[in-house]
Amino acid sequence: MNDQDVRTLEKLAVGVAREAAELALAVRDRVVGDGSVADLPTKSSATDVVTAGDQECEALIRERLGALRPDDVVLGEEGGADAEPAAGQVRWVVDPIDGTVNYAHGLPWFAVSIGAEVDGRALAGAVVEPVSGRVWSAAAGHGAQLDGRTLRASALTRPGVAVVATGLNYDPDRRARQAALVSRIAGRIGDVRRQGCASLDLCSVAAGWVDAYYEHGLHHWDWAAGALIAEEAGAVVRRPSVTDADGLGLEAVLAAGPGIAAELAELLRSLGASGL
Ligand code: LIP
Repeated sequence: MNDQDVRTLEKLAVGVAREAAELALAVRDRVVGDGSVADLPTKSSATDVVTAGDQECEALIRERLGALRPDDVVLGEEGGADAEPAAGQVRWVVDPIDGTVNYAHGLPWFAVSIGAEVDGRALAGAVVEPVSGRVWSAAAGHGAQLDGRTLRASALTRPGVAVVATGLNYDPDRRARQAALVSRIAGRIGDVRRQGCASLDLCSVAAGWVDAYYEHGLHHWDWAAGALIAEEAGAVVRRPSVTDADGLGLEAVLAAGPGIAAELAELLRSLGASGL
């Protein structure tokens, strides 16, 4: 795929993500309405809620991608994989609303995330924030942008003062293990952030708003676009290399400024992060 093609995919991802972001806001009043998330349907656990926003946004994204790119395939959080990609075939990896718990509770930190890959290699990505309107995007080899401005990851070289974002899984036992790791690492870094949206955590690394991000147990759609945005902004990015049947990453996603990435990865391993 040539350079022009990846830029075209980036622009298409941005356009479709923007449209879905508008729909997410329009639906949200119906979702958040009485503020009670207790009645929302759930998936993998009692906290893994799914909303009409997730479902309607993914339906819109699939419809638009099907019309614009009929020869491609889609993997989405709500609809799963419509087919396994053939060699050389573009696969779109979609999280219609990343940060669903934030969305359902009325918090503003959630995003539409759309990534494009071929043969497992990230080509383009777009992450759009419905509330702020911020547009994050990248095309492989062409850098990463926030609202058109070039992004650069953190240049920090001292993990001991790093602001590190992380996340907690929907499975309560895994969540407890992850929280125990946070308590072990908190005194060894500068500060911790738990923002509840993996794609925006990765974009925050790209912008240098946080110096690093790690999380275990994410799905492919959580990190597909954000990992490329962080990587194109100069961060060192490690994607899960081993996934089990349902695509749940058995390893952590790690994205960090180049000056602290190796030391932070070693610190995480020494504190028992591997395979958490
Ligand atoms: C969420 C991620 C978040 C993670 C949550 C959940 P969702 O994705 O963005 O980082 O901590 O457990 O996976 O479910 O809102 O698309």
